[in-house]
Amino acid sequence: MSTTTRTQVIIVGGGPSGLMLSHILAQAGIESIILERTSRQHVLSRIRAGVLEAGTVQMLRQHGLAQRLDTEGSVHNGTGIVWAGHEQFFIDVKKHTGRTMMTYGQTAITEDLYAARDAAGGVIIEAAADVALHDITGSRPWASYRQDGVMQRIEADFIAGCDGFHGVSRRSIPETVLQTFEKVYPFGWLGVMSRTPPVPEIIYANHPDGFAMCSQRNPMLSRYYVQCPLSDTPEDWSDDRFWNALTTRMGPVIADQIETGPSIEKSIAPLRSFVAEPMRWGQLFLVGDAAHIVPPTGAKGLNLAFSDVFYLSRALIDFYRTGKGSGLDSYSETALRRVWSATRLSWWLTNLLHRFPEQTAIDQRLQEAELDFLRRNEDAQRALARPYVGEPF
Ligand code: FAS
Ligand code: PHB
Repeated sequence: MSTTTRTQVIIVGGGPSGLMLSHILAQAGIESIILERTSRQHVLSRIRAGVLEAGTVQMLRQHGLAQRLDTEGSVHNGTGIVWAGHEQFFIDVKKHTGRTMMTYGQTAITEDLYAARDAAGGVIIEAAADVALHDITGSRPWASYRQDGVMQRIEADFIAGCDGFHGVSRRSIPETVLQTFEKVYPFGWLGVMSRTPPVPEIIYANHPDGFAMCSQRNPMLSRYYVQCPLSDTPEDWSDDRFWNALTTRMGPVIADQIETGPSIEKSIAPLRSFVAEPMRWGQLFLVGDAAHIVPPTGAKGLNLAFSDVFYLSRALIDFYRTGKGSGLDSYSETALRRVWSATRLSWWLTNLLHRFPEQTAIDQRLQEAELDFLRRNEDAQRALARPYVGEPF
């Protein structure tokens, strides 16, 4: 070990949850060091989330991160649903909850967060290889990592595992302590980005050929998805094949609004529901995708990461200001209550809107009957609107 560094909070992972946690702690005068396995260029190259819950928007504004959001993002009062050639109906979250969502890409949020950490002199160690966590249940946990072939050591009071589904943090909790829950869906989402004006609304479609949806990043950047077999690769989908599938599944009224163009990004994401409990072990706290994965159907993944950050940052600030550990002790229970609520919504919407391989004609009709019930029933729409826009923290 060549050098030992000391800080208050080690943050493993330089994605949105790690960066946001580091930013909020720094604003409260709490030191942290981020260990990121790859580079910020690699982190920023990943195209992911796009819809922000009201609470996420409020957090970004509260912590001085909303300048670009408020100029490039779009406010949405709800989301549309189309199915089997029926007219689109609108889940009016603003009417039902008084709250709204915004579309603004995760990539842009991560750019804003890196800029904010750089401006504040934040310590982000990139290309931190072979991160390992030690003495997690002791009072002096520490992390080791290798950089330029030299092993380094960082000591801290706490460790935040913000290193995503494939990270080291969750795997550092003994199997005798950790309980995991997983459901893997038998299909994926093919996502396309195009420099074209988007359809005005966020719209989900149920179609016998499969799920599709329209979203956006800014007035000249559209984001679209179609359900595809897990065995497919992006190379199996020419732009023409993609646009034909999307316009067929969205139906003629929405299809007329879709401006096609060359794809500038095309990727396939698998869908799973995954939750790990507890989200704390000793001085290690799991945050974001390190603890949970939801199918993107409910637009919850990034928003759940930020709600974890909301709870953990306030617990850590309370500890350092008052010495009280009650927020830290209740973090896992508090975060998991919201995680399971979002996991339920994402599972319910995924089952409602996708075509499953073993599905029969009656299954399709039952989905359409459920959609028709939702279309005709204000109380059912309100029950969807509240978790979709995000329950208050
Ligand atoms: P992340 O995975 O974003 O970041 C973890 C970071 O930790 C990465 O930078 C990684 O390099 C680093 N890391 C991993 N192992 C490490 C180690 N051992 N040491 C150090 N660093 C390590 N959510 C939505 O709401 N809507 C969507 O449409 C959507 N689409 C998605 C598509 C894909 C393909 C994926 C994978 C996810 C998608 N998500 C979506 C969810 C996504 O947005 C996540 O919820 C979000 O990235 C969570 O952020 P983090 O918890 O920071 O994890
Ligand atoms: C996106 O804009 O990428 C997006 C929007 C809503 C979803 C999933 C993804 O449910």
